[in-house]
Amino acid sequence: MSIQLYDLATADPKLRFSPYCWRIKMALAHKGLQWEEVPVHFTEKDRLPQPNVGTVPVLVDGDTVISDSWTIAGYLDERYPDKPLFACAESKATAMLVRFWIERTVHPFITRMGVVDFMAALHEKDKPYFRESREKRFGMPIEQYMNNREEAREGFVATLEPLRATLAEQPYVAGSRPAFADYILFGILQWMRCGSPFPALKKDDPVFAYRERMLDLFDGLGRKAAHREQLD
Ligand SMILES: N[C@@H](CCC(=O)N[C@@H](CS)C(=O)NCC(=O)O)C(=O)O
Repeated sequence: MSIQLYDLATADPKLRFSPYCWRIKMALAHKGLQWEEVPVHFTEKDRLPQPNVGTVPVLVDGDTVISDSWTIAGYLDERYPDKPLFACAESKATAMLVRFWIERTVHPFITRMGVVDFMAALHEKDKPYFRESREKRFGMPIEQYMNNREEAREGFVATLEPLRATLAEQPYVAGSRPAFADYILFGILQWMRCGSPFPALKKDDPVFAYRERMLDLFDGLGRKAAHREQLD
């Protein structure tokens, strides 16, 4: 039975930049599973399967419908125990820290570097919803939130310092091989790379080399994706 992944659609049918969906595409590839993508626009939430929580990714595996990328990762390890995304309960617990570091600390820098570009890439019908929901969240116009992307990049580069120190010791966050903690991190790197032409990483940054390694995984799954980043 085939697996379906509900993914975030943009105006360009090939361009997909949702960081949470990228986590799951990498996780499915890690497991060696095949999947079919169902792109859904922000304003088409009624197309999501029940129980509909209003966000993507949603994974449909036969009769099972699972939302939320963290829950999906846990499901995949239970249902398909080969090639685990979390080697043990302790590594899952540690990946939780990576998740919240990314979501709470790193994610806002990405938004401050790229949110106007992310909106520009959306279908016209999604733009008013995106603007309104994000401006409510930021408490200001998105243009103002992104008004100093150079400064946001400095903050982004600085906040990655513990990652650089880790990568000096081991090739992946999870150790010698990539696992879900890496797919969480890759999700935000790919979000920026696919969603904005602004170069977030300099080529001499070890995080750039890490991203290159991640882009090459699974026969270049990430690298083959349509993207917008232009390197300076
Ligand atoms: N905690 C959720 C977050 C998912 C999420 O926020 N997805 C975004 C797309 S990147 C979404 O569907 N947003 C819907 C909206 O903002 O209306 C997860 O890990 O899957």
